[in-house]
Amino acid sequence: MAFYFSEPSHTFGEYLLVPGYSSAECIPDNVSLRTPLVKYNKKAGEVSPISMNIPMVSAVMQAVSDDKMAIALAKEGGISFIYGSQSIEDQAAMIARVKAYKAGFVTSDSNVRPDQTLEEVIALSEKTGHSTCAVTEDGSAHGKLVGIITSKDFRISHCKPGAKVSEYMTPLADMVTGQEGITLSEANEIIWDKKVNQLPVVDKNGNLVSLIFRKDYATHETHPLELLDSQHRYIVGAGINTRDYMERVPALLEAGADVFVLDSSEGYSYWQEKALKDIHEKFGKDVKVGAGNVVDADGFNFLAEAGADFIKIGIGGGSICITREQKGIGRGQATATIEVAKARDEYYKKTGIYIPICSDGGIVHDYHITLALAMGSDFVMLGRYFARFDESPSNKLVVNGNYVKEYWGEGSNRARNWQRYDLGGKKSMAFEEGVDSYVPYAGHLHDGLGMTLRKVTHTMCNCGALSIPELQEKAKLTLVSATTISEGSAHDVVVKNTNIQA
Ligand code: RVP
Repeated sequence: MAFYFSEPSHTFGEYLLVPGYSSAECIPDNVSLRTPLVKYNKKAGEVSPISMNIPMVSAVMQAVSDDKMAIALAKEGGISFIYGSQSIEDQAAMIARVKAYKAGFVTSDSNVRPDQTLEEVIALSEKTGHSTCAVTEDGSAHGKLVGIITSKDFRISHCKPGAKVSEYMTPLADMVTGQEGITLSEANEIIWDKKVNQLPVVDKNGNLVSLIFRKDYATHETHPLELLDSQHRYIVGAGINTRDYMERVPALLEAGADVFVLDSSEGYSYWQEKALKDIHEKFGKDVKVGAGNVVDADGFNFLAEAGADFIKIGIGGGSICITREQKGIGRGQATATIEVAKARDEYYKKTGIYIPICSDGGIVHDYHITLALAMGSDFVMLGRYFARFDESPSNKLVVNGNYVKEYWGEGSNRARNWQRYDLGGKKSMAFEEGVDSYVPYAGHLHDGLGMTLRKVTHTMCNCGALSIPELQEKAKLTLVSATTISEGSAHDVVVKNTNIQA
């Protein structure tokens, strides 16, 4: 006989938090949102090999996570999982671009030889958009440094045609340089002491390694939570599938990917178990692979045993997702999160291993993030939320007089990503499980995310929590009736300002 869950499943919108005691120390500035990304032996006192500074990752979707989003989100302390519904080469190139970005250390893309002309400098600057060119003996990015030339060094109308770079550049002898291995803070000290706008970093043979710009250090200072690896490069994740992982994983590792996730609407499967085991066997346990999605304890335990480094929760709750309508599978996101969190805690008690869990999809209001964390999620994955910002890969359009961005599901015809939904077998003549849509444009990620996180930290303080584990321990959650929900919005008044962002 079929199994029936005794309770109906619920969504985030059906829950509220009841405040707990908030002490004088409980102020948003004191709240830490640091959270583990991958499993670790908590009982033995270990820490997670990868943690994030904010509990948010961007969805494995064409309309959400490319290299630009990955850099922008890592600057804020989170991680993007770059979409896998593209060729291995294209995905690896995106990963490589994130890793090359290297907070503050820029590989120069505007390089000239001393014997080139000023006209060539201008043409190069127009092409790259950068007004500073490194002058190297052979004109390459890592050639022997001989000088720097910027657009401020010459007025082309006052120079004779064909004038050479060597006549106008600042020669090496008059420049300040940093030695390879210098830290960003040390470089910044030199930039300020010597009143220069950029500092070339050279190796012991005088070859150019990178450039550090004064303006980039300012960016670094405005992003105190940025997420960097041991070599000061941004941390980045990648979505993979259960078919070509033996080729995709090594290529993405080579490009510098820090963590993977098996991207599927249904994770409780032979294919995910096989992929996890094969990857860990072939490439080693240090290769971190999340898996999912699941919506109950059985699914969690299965993936935990298979070796998942973190586990994603959610079927059919995504804003663009029509899986529930098409296939009749899924579960309310709140109920799924609560049950999986309980299974995670039991697994930890039994084994000492803490496996982070991620509530994926269905975050509509900012407060849903706090609810998901309170219910036991270590971090959340969002698609619609991130698609709205300048940094997402999709087009910005004007529709009915409003700015919008395009947002489409990975299971939509547009994404043509049927492999993700066919349980690992051969490509099926699949039906659509996602829609193509517009979402309201929301400006720069930094501004929008800042506001969202302020709401999260304020609510945590209302619950008396200064960290995510403390929130999970102290939170008091209540199911609410439909009338309680309508009582919670403005009611019985005519609202003047309808621009409040929830
Ligand atoms: P949302 O944040 O509500 O937009 O949901 C994003 C999530 O929806 C993704 O992380 C993924 O799990 C799921 N998704 C992506 N594409 C589709 C689909 O086409 N059905 N669903």
